[in-house]
Amino acid sequence: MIRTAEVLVSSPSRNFVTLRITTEDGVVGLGDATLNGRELAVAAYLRDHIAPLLIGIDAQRIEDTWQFLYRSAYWRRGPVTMTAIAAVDVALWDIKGKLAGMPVYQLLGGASRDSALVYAHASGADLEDLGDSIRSRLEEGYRAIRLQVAVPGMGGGYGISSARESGGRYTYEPAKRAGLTIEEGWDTRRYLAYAPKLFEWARSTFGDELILLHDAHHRLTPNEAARLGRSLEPYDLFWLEDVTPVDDPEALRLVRKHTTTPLAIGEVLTSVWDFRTLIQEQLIDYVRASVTHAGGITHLKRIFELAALHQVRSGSHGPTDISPVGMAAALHLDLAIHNFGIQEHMAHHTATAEVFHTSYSFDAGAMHPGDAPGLGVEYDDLAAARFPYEPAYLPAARLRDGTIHDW
Ligand code: CS2
Ligand code: MG
Repeated sequence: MIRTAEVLVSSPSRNFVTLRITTEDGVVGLGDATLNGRELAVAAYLRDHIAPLLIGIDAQRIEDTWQFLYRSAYWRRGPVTMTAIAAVDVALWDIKGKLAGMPVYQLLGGASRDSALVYAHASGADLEDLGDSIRSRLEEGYRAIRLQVAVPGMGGGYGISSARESGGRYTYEPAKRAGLTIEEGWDTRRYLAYAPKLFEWARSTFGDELILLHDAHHRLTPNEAARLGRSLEPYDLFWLEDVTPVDDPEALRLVRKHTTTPLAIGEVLTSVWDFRTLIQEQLIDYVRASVTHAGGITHLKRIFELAALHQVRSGSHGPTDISPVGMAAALHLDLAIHNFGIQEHMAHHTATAEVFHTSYSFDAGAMHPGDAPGLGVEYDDLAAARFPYEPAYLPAARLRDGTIHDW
């Protein structure tokens, strides 16, 4: 039986919301409830509306609790609701693993592979800077890298962190600690002209073996996306991500007709119903959703199983705004499912590791969730107290004439 459900908000280099469920017998489960830039909305949803419903219920009933929270809310889907439900679901899987004395991946059917291939981020203010960033990732052992670079004449672009600007670190963190949204510029024409040059340079500098990915971050129309996909075909991308805004899944029909560059979509989608058209019509190659935002292990597994029927593979979202609890949950699922594709890995800041003690490991470009019972993550309250919440927002993009654009 569940005795307490606590909502923990901390900010060890960035904001995280964590749900901690404790049973009458003192077994503790953790769930990630972090929704970047809207953290406190999920914290309130959990604290004010979900936590009181959990007290006294059987912590072993994961599927029933998921269905109860989803159906009894009446108001369905959406990132706030699905992140809150995910946190409960993941905490209950953690508890079940601890009760069974097994890592969560064993409860999900056991390992389907030795470890999960991950990709890192490399970015730069120009190609020289990007080259240094790629070399540092290769030295760390990564075999798959997402490339983003500032577009000349545009004053930046999506996903750029320059070592020169950030004091030697190539870590890209989109949420800016500020009370207001920061605005960036965007110019689609310049971007479309530059992207093939970037990948031509990358292939000629780093060879054919390296696995390359790229994120267009929702900024293109279907026709622009089709042109980009076609122009990148010679460079053998593992995937091209989020080419169009996700509000309109049918837009991918046009993109698909014109390019064979593999497409990955869905880090802002939250349910199997959001993915249905994309998967059933085979409009995408990779499902980009996360355990944290798409209803937890229970629901993301459902999405991946639908995807498996249509030869679509997984590519779980794993930026720094997925906490180490969410990352651990993703890795357990990655190891267990059959249609695994790749896992994103943006290494967390050292301050984050002071609060979240993890059991997962990285070796030669792949990760393993570890064999500790449950998820294998512990939350350090004393360390967390040193890092109180600070408002932080994702940026917005504006075109040269001042029009607000998709970010
Ligand atoms: C990105 C993310 O990881 C990715 O592919 O699209 O950095 C995304 O911008 C953030 O997770 C938003 O919270
Ligand atoms: Mg992305």
